[in-house]
Amino acid sequence: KILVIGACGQIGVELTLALRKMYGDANVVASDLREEHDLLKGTGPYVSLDVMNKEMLHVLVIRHNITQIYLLAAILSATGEKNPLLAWHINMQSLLNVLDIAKEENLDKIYWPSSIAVFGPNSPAKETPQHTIIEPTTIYGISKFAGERWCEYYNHRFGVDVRSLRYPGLISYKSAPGGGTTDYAVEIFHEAKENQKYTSFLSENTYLPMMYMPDAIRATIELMEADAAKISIRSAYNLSAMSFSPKEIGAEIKKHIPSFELSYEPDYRQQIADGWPDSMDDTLARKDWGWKPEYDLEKMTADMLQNI
Ligand code: VAH
Repeated sequence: KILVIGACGQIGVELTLALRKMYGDANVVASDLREEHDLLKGTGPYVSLDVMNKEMLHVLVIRHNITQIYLLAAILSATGEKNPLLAWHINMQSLLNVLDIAKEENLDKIYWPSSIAVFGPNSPAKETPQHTIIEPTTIYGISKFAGERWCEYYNHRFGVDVRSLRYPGLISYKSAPGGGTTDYAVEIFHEAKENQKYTSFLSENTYLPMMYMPDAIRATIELMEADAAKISIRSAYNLSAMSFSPKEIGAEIKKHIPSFELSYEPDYRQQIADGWPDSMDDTLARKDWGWKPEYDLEKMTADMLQNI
């Protein structure tokens, strides 16, 4: 059975629904600190869980016969900068709790997301390689980089089959983003639809790697379904679909809403974005387990505006 931790978050809601479709509703236990997300209600078992309580997590794993865990609970980049020590504590202890229980209970597989946020201003910004200088400048990025090291350690030291992806900024309409620097790319759609205008907190030419949620969910499941022998990266795979700037996504939205007006008021998140890659090299994900994105900016924009 699968346990999804952080099932009410931006990724968690859609991942839980996709896993239930694949493996059967009763075989995917959704959990979160918060109360059940409306889209999850009636679709399968839901439990309240604080992943920081290792004993509680351990009891839940045994009681529900859990064999796989997807750990999506985390404090994201922008929120993390407001309380660095709390973000470090939550992002690291939650992962260590899951990895150690996976080892103790010999769980089949673990999924834990990393992020482009592990890269910093000294990493090559264009087509950032899988292996390169990694000097994260946000506490979120530091926790994701440290987490990657722990995943690789538990894999080669204890044989835990933990897998991970360095997600780009993720865009979706089913559940709200959780306090990230890339959240402008979600807000812009809602504001365009409701008010025909949006003020971006990132400057017009801030290029960032981005991905539509359906691609991110499919990548996650394809990685987890891949034969373990094909997995050559046990830290976290670079994963890529597209890159765009606020100016470019604004122009794409304008094709659908001609009256849309975009303005810019960069805030503290600009500095975070400036340290991140413009684009990622995901050759290894494509070679090892056949990764291929399906959504580009044009296709995503049409789908987002249709569904919001
Ligand atoms: C954030 N959406 O902005 C997350 C993600 C690449 C960005 O890690 O923090």
